[in-house]
Amino acid sequence: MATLTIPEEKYIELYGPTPAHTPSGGWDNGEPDKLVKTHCCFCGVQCGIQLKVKDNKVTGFEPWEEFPVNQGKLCPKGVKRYLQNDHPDRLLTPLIRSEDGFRAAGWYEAMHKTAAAIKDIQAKHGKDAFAFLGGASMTNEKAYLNGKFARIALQTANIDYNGRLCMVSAGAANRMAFGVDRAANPWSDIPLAKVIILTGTNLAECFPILTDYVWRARDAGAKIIVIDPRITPIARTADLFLPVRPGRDSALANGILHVMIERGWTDEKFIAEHTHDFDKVRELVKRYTPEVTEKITGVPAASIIKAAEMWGPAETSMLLHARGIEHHTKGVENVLTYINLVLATGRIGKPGSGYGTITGQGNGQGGREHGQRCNQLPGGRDINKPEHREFIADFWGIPEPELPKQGLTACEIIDAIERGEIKGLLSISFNPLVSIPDSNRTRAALEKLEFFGCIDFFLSETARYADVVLAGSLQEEDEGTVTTGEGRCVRLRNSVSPPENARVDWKIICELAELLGKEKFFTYKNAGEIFTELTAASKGGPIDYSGMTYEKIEQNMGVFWPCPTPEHPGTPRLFEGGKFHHPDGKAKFHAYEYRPPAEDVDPEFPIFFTSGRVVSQYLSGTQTRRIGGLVDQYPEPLCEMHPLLAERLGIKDRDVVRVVTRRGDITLPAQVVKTIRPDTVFIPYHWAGKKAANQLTNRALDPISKIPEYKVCACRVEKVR
Ligand SMILES: Nc1nc2c(c(=O)[nH]1)N[C@H]1C(S)=C(S)[C@@H](COP(=O)(O)OP(=O)(O)OC[C@H]3O[C@@H](n4cnc5c(=O)[nH]c(N)nc54)[C@H](O)[C@@H]3O)O[C@H]1N2
Ligand SMILES: Nc1nc2c(c(=O)[nH]1)N[C@H]1C(S)=C(S)[C@@H](COP(=O)(O)OP(=O)(O)OC[C@H]3O[C@@H](n4cnc5c(=O)[nH]c(N)nc54)[C@H](O)[C@@H]3O)O[C@H]1N2
Ligand code: SF4
Ligand SMILES: [Mo]
Repeated sequence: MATLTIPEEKYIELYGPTPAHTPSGGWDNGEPDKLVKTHCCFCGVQCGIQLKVKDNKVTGFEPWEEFPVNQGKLCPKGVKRYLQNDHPDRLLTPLIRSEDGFRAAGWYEAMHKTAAAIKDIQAKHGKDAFAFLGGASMTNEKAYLNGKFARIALQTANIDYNGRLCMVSAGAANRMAFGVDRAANPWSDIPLAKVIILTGTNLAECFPILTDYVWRARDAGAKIIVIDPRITPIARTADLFLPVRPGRDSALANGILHVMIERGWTDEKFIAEHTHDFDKVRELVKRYTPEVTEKITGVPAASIIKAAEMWGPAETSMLLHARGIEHHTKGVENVLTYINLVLATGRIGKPGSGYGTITGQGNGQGGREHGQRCNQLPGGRDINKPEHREFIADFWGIPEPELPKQGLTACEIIDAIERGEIKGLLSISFNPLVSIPDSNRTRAALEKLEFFGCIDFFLSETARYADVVLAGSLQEEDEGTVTTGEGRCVRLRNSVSPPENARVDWKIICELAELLGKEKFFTYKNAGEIFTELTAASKGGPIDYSGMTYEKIEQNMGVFWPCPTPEHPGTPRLFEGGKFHHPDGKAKFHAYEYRPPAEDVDPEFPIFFTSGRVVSQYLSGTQTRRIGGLVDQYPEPLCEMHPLLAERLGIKDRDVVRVVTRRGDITLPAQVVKTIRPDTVFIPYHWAGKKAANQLTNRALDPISKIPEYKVCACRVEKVR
């Protein structure tokens, strides 16, 4: 076993005795009866909320009406979010695996055991044999810290994050088309649009507050087009609904563009002055006549023409999408073909005209900017670019060759554990056993690890496989910033300190760095110091926060990046005047031929399987499955299927059915609804174990973004009873 850097007496001097409560930092932990203006801990809308605090506990909430994005409104998850604080399942102290489960441990033992295992595995198998997985529910400060910790303290190439399951197809496509990865418009542009395309997003259930923006547009006369295999709640009020067959969006977008070109609804001046490669697209889409497109997509030719007629000549327009088009082995291609529809009209970079991917997790935007991805360094820099490596190595004060190279992505890390190449893992804010496809393989991989350390505030299903569980912090127990889905960096204020012997996440990471002998790189006294460092690290990079401070963010109710100087007001709308972020200032069209999903239907597995969300549950469910009111709303997964399919299989509503794919099966009640294509079934994925939708899904990855194909594979449905 490797020797440790800090003797116990020194540790107690530094961090206090364990397991007594350790104060969480240098800030005020709160008076009773205060209201703290902060943000919801769930989705990327990051609604403003005031948390009621009494005796270091969050006891309720008040609306925060001045915060412009939601003006006091909250969705069902937002109004219940306070109930996770002081939950009986809250981890109150570190846990160490024992013969019969877990035993409570002090920090000294848990941290030293973790550091020793890291040293031991790396000494035996090399630095890259120890991997780190982060997440995008955490603050910008922690995203930055995770990247720095992995590169300097672990010196591993293998760091990635759960946004790899979420935002990476959109991110890659946005960088390819526009040279930057951020929603192009603030959400306040949505109500100004005359036509809105919503594709692959169940907006009303997943971003409920944004529904209000779309309805304001509709009230002002806008036409709404929804593209989804399911008639989702927002689709019920749409002017046009295109029931696309799962995995066919690139063909559909090509087909709509075909009609637009034929009818002359392209902005040739904009195309010539501000873009490249339209000719390749014009040539390609000639083949995508409405009839050909109907055959591939299942969308009637007349509806394809109608969509082009609505979108083509519009005065102003917004195209918004989420994971429905991105969770594919051609996720990047799907996004790029839809971006073609925007660029062809020149309607971008103007009030009421533009485009955006709707970012999923609370800090899905900031979580993908500050260097916790395997291919990225702070400030959105590219780990493969020599000048970017030089800048960050200099900034951190290490020789450039010591900065690890690009490592594996999240699913590839699990694959490498399965192959026995990665032996140790530390994960924070990630529940891969529930969220990564093919969960039976994920479970086998976790069992193979020589050491697994997990930082969470609940014992997630993945944490149950850990050797050491470190009791981290809830959002309200820390402070910092997150960047919302529109690119607005907002301030999270500390409401309460972690209970009993739990600790603030970033302090756990810094302490581990210290035990690994790298304390001089991690001397932060509070989250604010990490923020100051991350803004400086971003200076001059593709994602520039260097003009931001906590005070400026608070005074302005958030600041949009880029914000490169203290005087700069921030940039709510990108690409004004047709200026894109590629070196020559132009945007790029991309010509992609439709190609089928990794697994398509066949006689043995004749039904499309797709997965996603319901309004009252969140992600892997660790948080929302513990909040009574939300559980009551949707207590267990149901298999949505159309009455025609149900009838063919002899199934009635609430009959128990078995859904089988090449990877696994799940038994659950059927929910017979007319709102889904008759060739497709849908199961929400928020549950674990035998109720996990990811027992079925296919871990096939997009070649560019490495996102898995959650949104389409082939299944068979059988009646059980
Ligand atoms: N209530 C709730 N809200 C959330 C979350 C949550 O877990 N619960 N999670 C947050 C996060 S991290 C994310 S990423 C977002 C996700 O937000 P969304 O992407 O809006 O949600 P999903 O349910 O994953 O999928 C969206 C839609 O894609 C459709 N779809 C499936 N296959 C296809 C296809 O091939 N083409 C098209 N066009 N559509 C298809 C599905 O029918 C579904 O209605 O939500 C965020 N908000
Ligand atoms: N079948 C299917 N699977 C999917 C998807 C799908 O549509 N279909 N969607 C994918 C998408 S878009 C996403 S984003 C992923 C999400 O998948 P995950 O990231 O695995 O899901 P989470 O529930 O966010 O897991 C995060 C864990 O972190 C903890 N946590 C949250 N905040 C903090 C924090 O601040 N500090 C610490 N220490 N812990 C924290 C929570 O308790 C939870 O246990 O799932 C993906 N999986
Ligand atoms: S819309 Fe998103 S951020 Fe707003 S209350 Fe609901 S879950 Fe929270
Ligand atoms: Mo996500």
